[in-house]
Amino acid sequence: KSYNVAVVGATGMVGQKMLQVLEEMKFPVNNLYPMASARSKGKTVKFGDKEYVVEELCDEAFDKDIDIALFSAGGSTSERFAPAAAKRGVIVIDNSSAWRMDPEVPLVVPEVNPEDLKRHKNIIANPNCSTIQAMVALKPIYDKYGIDRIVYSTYQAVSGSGVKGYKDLEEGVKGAENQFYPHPIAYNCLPHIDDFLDNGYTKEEMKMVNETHKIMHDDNIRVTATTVRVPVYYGHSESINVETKKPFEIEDVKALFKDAPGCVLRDDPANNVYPLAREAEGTNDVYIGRIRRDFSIDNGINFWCVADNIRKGAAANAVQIAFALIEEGLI
Ligand code: A2P
Ligand code: 11C
Repeated sequence: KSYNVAVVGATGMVGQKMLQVLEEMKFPVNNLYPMASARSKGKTVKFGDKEYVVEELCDEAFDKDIDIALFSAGGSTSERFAPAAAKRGVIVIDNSSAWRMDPEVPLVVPEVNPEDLKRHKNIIANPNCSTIQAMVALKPIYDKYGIDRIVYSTYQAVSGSGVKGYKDLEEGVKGAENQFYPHPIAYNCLPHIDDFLDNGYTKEEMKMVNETHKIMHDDNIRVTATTVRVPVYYGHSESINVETKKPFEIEDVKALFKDAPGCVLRDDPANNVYPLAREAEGTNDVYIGRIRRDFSIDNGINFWCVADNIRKGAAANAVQIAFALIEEGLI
């Protein structure tokens, strides 16, 4: 069986990657409907060996026989148009933050909580990029040892901000002034991703806290985060400190990652082997290494975790959700 698929935001950075990943993973696409804003009317996008004309997003666009719509056109677009699509029987997989914390909407990383898909009401949310990779890495630890507390420190690529962030780095290294970030990103680190909230954290930091609770179904995990933008084009890196409930042998933790779905172990420091953004770029895996005991507490683990933020952090996870719907017989 094959499916009619809409990609909303098909001209954007993530939308383009969604098209590429659908093709790479051989998703069974029957008809493809790329959609974007009025600005893109008449433009074409490539899928397989064909060019497709982009249509303007509107409610009526979903009157067609569409099975799945992958949305990546920003939060306000999803808020406005996802319900219109869902009402018409389209299953929306939304990459924005608009629906993630809605109790009616499953927030899914297929390696971690595919069972949540069963209660979908035609809108499914794709988590934030920095959360997705952390969940893939932490799930096997959670299942075997339990988790009391997590400290996230992130080193996030400029592509997470879309084309504007990418350009700020590209032009910045040539000496241009920052146009998008509040400070130069070239040769710099900015401890500031998304807006600041009244509690002193950024929205990105609170997304990591709240989404971890929702995906793990466990509000008792104590979670804190510091998120930092670094001058890297693709690939978010994260230092993750985790305190488990049960004791562990560090060699067993390493072995756990070796077999965990979606994880690639890169942990041979004697030979300078550890996860790198430049290795993760262009792949759909989560790389894990620098695994070591945190000697400052009883049951602590430190590790380094890297993934391509546009792929596993966005487009690939969304397409994997679509595959999971087929596997679970939910579409
Ligand atoms: P467009 O190219 O027509 O502006 P990025 O995050 O890389 O900037 O991409 C955002 C994507 O979301 C683009 O495909 C963009 O289309 C699309 N988009 C933005 N606003 C809207 C909107 N109001 N309606 C439909 N698509 C939108
Ligand atoms: C970043 N995590 O790297 C952001 C981008 O909620 O989907 C994704 C924002 C989101 O800047």
